[in-house]
Amino acid sequence: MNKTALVTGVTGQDGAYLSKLLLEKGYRVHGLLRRSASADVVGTRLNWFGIQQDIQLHDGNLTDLSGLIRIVEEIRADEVYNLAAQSFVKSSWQQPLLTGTVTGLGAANMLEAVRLACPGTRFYQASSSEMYGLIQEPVQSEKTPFYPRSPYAAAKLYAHWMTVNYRESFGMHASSGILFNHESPLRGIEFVTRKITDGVARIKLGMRDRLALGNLDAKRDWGHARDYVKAMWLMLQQEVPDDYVIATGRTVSVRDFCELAFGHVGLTMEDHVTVDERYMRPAEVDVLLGNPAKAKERLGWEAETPLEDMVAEMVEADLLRLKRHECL
Ligand code: NDP
Ligand code: GDR
Repeated sequence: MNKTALVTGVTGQDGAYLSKLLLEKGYRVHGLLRRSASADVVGTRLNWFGIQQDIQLHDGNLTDLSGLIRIVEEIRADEVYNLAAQSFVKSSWQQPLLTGTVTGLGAANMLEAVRLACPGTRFYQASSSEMYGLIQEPVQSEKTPFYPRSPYAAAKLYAHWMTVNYRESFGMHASSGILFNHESPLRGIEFVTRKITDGVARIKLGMRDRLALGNLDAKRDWGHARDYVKAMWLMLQQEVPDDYVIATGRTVSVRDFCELAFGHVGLTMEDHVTVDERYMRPAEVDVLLGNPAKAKERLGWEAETPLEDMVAEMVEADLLRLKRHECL
């Protein structure tokens, strides 16, 4: 019998990559769809892979517990992947309560729906390296203390501990992936990597001359979404649920990322990048660097895509999109 999975956040970057992976593995994939008046953009990321018609979509919202219970009861999935969130850190200072409601309480709603309606279902929570915030150890592992530095990170920390608590209190098969930043051509345009690769493509095509960014010195451990969704799936295949850091073990600055992206098309970032205060944050996470040793040892997981290859893939995808007048 084929397995069944329910993916919240199915229209996001990770939702698209994870759905593709699960379909390739023979799963029946269901997705939670937040209803929007702009229905024509719903399938953009899923259509990138040509898989929208293969996913059964259910209208629902992470803030609506009764709707979630109904959907979980109806599908009775083997695995639930909770990827939905207000995921943009910068916006979380402008919308702290919404972020808490969706990213924090929303995860609790999902856990509660599974506990009440189908407690045997395996549960994955999308935790985040942002929870480390003000860094307590130079390399972060599952044992590093957390110090969230944004409403987003505080909400994710609540969701993370609720997942641990549901595992320990109710014996649920609930695991948290503490994923470091991961990117792809399907990354939202507001995040710095995609903003850079889109900007580089526009400058290369003569559509624009400048790219305004915030803190160029921030450092991140950037991997590829395609690799990271494999780790999510592996976590739910383990007999015993647990929490895992998923990272590459290499950190580079926003400036370094820019240099790679501009360099890919034969341009120099100094000629085009300006620093704009508007993109600075009230509190910054200066540097993140993950230690994925536990994931390697227990899951057999390792990041496969070198940063340089990912940057090249993202710039090429943006060049192609702009030439074809596609929007994403
Ligand atoms: P995206 O921002 O691309 O996707 C977020 C998804 O959540 C979208 O499908 C969005 O729907 C959905 N969503 C938002 N609000 C609600 C709501 N109230 N009810 C139901 N669905 C909702 O995120 P990513 O794919 O990049 O990330 C996936 C998850 O992993 C997120 O939880 C993120 O916080 C977390 N994470 C991401 C990392 C990364 O580097 N990408 C690293 C660590 C954690 P819509 O399309 O309608 O907006
Ligand atoms: P982050 O990703 O906050 O790490 O959260 P983002 O790409 O937004 O920022 C990374 C770093 O780049 C700096 N920066 C800029 N950021 C943006 N967005 N725009 C700019 O112009 C800019 N200039 C510099 C930021 O200050 C920051 O230091 C992502 C999200 O996917 C979260 O959901 C996820 O949990 C974490 O990664 C891990």
